[in-house]
Amino acid sequence: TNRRTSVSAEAMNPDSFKDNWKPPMHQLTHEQLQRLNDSAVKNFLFGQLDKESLQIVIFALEEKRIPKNTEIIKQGDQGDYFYLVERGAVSYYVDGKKVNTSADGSSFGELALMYNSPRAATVIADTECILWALDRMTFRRILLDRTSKKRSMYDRFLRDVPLLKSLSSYERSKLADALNTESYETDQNVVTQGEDGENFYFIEDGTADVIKDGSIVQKLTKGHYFGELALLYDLPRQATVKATSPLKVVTLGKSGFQRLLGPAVEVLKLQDPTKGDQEKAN
Ligand code: PCG
Repeated sequence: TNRRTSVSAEAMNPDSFKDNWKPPMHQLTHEQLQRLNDSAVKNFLFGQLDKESLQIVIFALEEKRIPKNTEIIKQGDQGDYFYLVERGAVSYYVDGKKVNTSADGSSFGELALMYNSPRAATVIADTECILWALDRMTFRRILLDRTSKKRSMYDRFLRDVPLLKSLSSYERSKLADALNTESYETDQNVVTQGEDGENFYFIEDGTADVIKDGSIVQKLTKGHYFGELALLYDLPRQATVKATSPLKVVTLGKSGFQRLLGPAVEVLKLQDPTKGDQEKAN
């Protein structure tokens, strides 16, 4: 099939279609809606969109079943769709060289839609895939702003986190997509020893104490992280982390942690969980 689409007026003036733009409305079956709700793409959709935007995006999605070895995107083509991976594995190639792989819960094809640039990579299905495709206009209208803002907001911070040194700049962008910021007041607990853990945290600003069985075992500051033990080893929180000044933390949920911190997770596992030491931020 010919994936090239014509360059529309919207490329030159992204707002020109706003007033009479109508998102596609597909008939999704109850079973499809259920699957979206249960699957790995759930975090992408439900984690970042308000109710109204979520409705628009969900009904604009089109399910695509892709056989193994299909070329889904060809480097150099014009961008037509953004894709969410419900199930399956894909590989990314730049100039014929494999640069990345991703699987359930990941997404791809956003760059050409964000920057009106040719496809930066070729994407091939390594297994049979269930994908959800979102058209270019709905992507630009609903997701462009928040994606660009998040990427630029977190990029500077992520570049300075020692734990993330091994990530490429593209991997940092994908990580930024999955992050959120939370604020805590002095003396508030961010995590509490013995409770179940759902998030991993980086300190963006402020200081905190790690308290185990009532004693302070570590002092944390900007660029330090915590909360990994519960996610790595499926344990209850092994310590309490309490803000000792107004604290801003960047959070990453469990599924994003497993999907996006692959190389960093190896580093985390090498560290002795009982000591809790980590690289100093600066
Ligand atoms: P796009 O629209 O350029 O189409 C190809 C997609 O491959 C690209 O968007 C990204 O979503 C995805 N991709 C995955 N890994 C990489 C990478 O390392 N570099 C680039 N440029 N794109 C990647």
